[in-house]
Amino acid sequence: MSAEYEVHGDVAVITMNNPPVNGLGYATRAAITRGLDQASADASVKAIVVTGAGKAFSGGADITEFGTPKATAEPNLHSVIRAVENCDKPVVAAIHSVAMGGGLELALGCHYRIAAPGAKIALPEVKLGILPGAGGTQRLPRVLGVETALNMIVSGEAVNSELLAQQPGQKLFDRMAGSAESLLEDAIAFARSVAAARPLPLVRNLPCKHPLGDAYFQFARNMVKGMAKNLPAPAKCVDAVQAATQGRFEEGLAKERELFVQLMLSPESRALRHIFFAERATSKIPDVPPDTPQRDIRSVAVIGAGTMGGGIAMNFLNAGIPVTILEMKQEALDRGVATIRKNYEGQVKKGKLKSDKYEQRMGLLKTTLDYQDLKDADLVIEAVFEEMGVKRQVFEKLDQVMKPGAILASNTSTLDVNEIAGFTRRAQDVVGLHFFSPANVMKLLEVVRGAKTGKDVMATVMSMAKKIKKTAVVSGVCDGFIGNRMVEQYGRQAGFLLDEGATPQQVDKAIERFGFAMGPFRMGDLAGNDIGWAIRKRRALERPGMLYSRTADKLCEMGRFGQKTGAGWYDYQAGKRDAIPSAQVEKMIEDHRKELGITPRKISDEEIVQRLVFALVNEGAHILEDGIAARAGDIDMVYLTGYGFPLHRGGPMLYADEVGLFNVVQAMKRFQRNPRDDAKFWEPAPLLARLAAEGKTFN
Ligand code: T1G
Repeated sequence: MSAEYEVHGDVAVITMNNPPVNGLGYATRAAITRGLDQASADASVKAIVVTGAGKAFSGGADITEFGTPKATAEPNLHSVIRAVENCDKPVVAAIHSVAMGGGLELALGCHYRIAAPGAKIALPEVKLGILPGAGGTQRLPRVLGVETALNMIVSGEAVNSELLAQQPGQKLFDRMAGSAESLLEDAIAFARSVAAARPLPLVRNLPCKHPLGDAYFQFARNMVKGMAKNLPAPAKCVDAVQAATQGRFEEGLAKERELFVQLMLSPESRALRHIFFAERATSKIPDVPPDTPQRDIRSVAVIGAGTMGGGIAMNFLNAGIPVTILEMKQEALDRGVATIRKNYEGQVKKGKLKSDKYEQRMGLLKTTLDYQDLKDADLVIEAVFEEMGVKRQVFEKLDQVMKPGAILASNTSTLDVNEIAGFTRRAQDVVGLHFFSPANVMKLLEVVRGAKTGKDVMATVMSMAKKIKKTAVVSGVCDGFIGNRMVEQYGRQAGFLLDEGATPQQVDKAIERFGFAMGPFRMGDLAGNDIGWAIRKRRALERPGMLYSRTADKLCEMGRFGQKTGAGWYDYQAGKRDAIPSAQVEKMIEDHRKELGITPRKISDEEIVQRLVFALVNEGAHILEDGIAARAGDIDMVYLTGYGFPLHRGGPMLYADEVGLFNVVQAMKRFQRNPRDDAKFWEPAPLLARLAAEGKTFN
């Protein structure tokens, strides 16, 4: 099926119907061309309307077909658009809700376009690391002008239909419908009104020029270069649009095609397409059906008004959900509320938040010193000191006070959620909600599923996470869940590299060239080296004999906690954040090597990157084997949204697939032979070893 054909009097209506967003998959493309043929052959049909069923006109090419023969099987999208242009009867695109990518390109091939207000119009291909590949870079500038079109193509952002319709001289929309409800009727009437109009207007025949010519495109190229460090697509978008102004339409189309194919094959595009699907897959829990009943979250309580508690509260205030924050002392409450206010006022000053919205959000915030005030909240999130004794007190109290059916969540970053659930008589209502600091900014939310956490609780918190615009990833219960368990191995390797001969700045620079915004040592100085120090001390009690470099402990013993103490792995000048290599730290490292009897060796950047990144990969493979994460893409999303893994690499697990698991295992065998490293750790996880041996990938 995937497109219906119906005749309304003398107007044929072709309705694309390929849920969920009318992706232009092979079957849909073929059905559209069949509809056009049918309409052309029917003498009683004077005009044709193309529209989409459900929640979109069309979300574009069917990205699930990418990389399969179906994606280019004839009629491919170019052929469908040519068939529309060559149709001997007027074809009117009736656009509602979403017209994106190939969907908009199809509409641009139509002779006329009518849109409902509020429709999201975009060419978002650049977000997938490609560019519009069915004439969008050639036709959109012809109907909106070069600058508006180029901005839309390079940003990939959606613009509302009525905004574009208001643009002087625009030729994108011939009409605006009264509403989405009246769109089809308006489109049929409009089609009837142009049924006899000849010649049929073609966007490809419109002129396309920029008054400043090449100078404008050079300016655009310079702008884009700064914005897209590691991604080739934006610059090629500029090239494609420039080609639209330089020659015949077909020549520009050929240039677009050439650039599209180049990008389609790029690792960066594979990474971004992987992220597109991985991000959507994280909310799917294999044993929790999508129709699992959810509990209403109409009000939230937060225990603790510190950095985390305040940030967590802001997420819900931003979503219009009332929050009551509880603290033990009034001054802690006052401090917490003052911090929330400061954050909002900062956003208002930057123009990111309207002041009436700020007041509205603060109006949703209540504070209390009395647990009794929390009893009616639907969800309570504990964000107190990371110590099991304190958690016990809080959860025993919550168990007494909270109404039946309330969800009790802990923001713990490593403690055992099952143990916490055991402090209550309602383990089925207990879940971990691990926010990342700053909690009102970081997108990642690790949802830690206890052994007894109810399926309805999981369904509720995953849907709630969407409402507060978080990327929620389900983690099982283990020390460090997904992200912190992996970052510990990353940190261990960073320490070993220092012992063996590298400097903090060499390690940081190498991994920053790989694409991380910050290497491990600059990151430690930013977050505070004492955080890891406390965890290592606790670990030493739980897992004595764990191998790691003592340099990080020695640094803390020197009181060098990082920027907050004016010195860490690097030196800092007062009030500045520039990381200055420290002679004192280098001496500490040299002395440490002498103590260990290590003769420092020259370590290549490649080895640095491989040991840091493959440490993540091996631990990630163990996490998959242990069932802590449901899929490799989930692990990628954790690292991309919570730990600054570079987007253009697609995440540690996808990067390993790109390198080839065979090569990853080969490298690990080399690391196992390094006497200064942890040979046991570099034993490839069984899953990794098996996939590598079978020539398979994680994703
Ligand atoms: N193809 C196939 N499936 C798609 C899809 C697409 N284009 N877009 C979305 N989906 C699926 C998505 O995976 C999810 O599936 C479901 O629809 C709901 O998505 C030649 C080559 C359209 C604004 O980049 O921006 O055209 O998880 O959760 O929030 O130039 O999806 O439910 O199984 O995002 O309402 C260009 C990408 C393609 C648009 C809807 N088009 N999609 O948002 O729902 S390349 C895009 C979106 C192209 C041509 C080139 C959004 C949306 P599931 P959702 P939503």
